[in-house]
Amino acid sequence: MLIRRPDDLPASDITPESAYLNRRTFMGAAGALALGALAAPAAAFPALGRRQEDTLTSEEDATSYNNYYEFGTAKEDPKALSGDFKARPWTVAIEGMVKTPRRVDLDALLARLPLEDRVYRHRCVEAWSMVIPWQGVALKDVIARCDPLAGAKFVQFTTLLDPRQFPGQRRAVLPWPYKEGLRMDEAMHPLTLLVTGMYGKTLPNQNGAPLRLVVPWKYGFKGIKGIVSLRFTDRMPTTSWNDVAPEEYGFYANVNPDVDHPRWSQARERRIGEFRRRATLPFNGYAAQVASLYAGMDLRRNY
Ligand SMILES: Nc1nc2c(c(=O)[nH]1)N[C@H]1C(S)=C(S)[C@@H](COP(=O)(O)O)O[C@H]1N2
Ligand SMILES: [Mo]
Repeated sequence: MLIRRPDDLPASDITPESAYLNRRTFMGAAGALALGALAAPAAAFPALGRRQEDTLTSEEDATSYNNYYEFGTAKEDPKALSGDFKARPWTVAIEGMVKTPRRVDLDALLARLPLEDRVYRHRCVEAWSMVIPWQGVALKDVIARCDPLAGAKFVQFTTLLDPRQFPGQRRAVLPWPYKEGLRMDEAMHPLTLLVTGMYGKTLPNQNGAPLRLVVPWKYGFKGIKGIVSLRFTDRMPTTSWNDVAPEEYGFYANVNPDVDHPRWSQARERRIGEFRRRATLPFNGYAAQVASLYAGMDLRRNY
């Protein structure tokens, strides 16, 4: 299928997966020699380095190296243990400050909303990153169908609680169910996506089927998977990671290369499939689109 060009990551900056795979094959064959010859001059003159391109991460990497603690904390657990996960039928609760709280079938909630293709950079707080072609609907279009009250200032999202299906939920790794939240203007931003597919296919279970959030300028943990409720509220909601590790990142969790994690630097990242680390960009490269949301906030404090 054709991966449509997103406004924010121009097609000229994306190398298709096929070219990327060819290059990997090439590197495998010529690897040691090419690296030995090229790495030294590039490292000696970093300022002369070309602006790094965004190469589409291989589908294999994006669907086998995952964080989804409900299935286990190892990167390979989600793919290995999610084969029997039941992503249909699926009900989403629309709760809190809305005109009519209700539970709605997922397909009914999404019916007739335009399905969009978006290629986004994806930056985990652990300092690895990918470039993923998602399919989904703009969260703002779903919110419009929820009829939130004027006083609603935040949306809280909750993952399914089901220890029979989620082996990880049988252990107190996190306070279950996983919760995340956005300020209403972040939720209404056109880049914010509710995702139902990737690489032109239905979303794999390990990537959060049938419904997950993608907020490309924030650390990956904001992108909650297996969503069963949207709750509108006038108070900043709690999130699982804020509850368990308040000293790490706060509610906002915007990608900021200048604010270190307590145990590592966020200045650089390992793009999965690449050899050399690359610089992390403020707001993960989406500053032009989203920095105005945070005007006047000290992002060093309110991170
Ligand atoms: N419910 C739930 N959602 C989650 C997580 C999780 O453990 N549980 N991990 C988060 C983290 S840390 C990241 S980096 C992304 C990973 O998404 P991916 O596996 O599709 O790359 O999912 C996020 N959403
Ligand atoms: Mo993450």
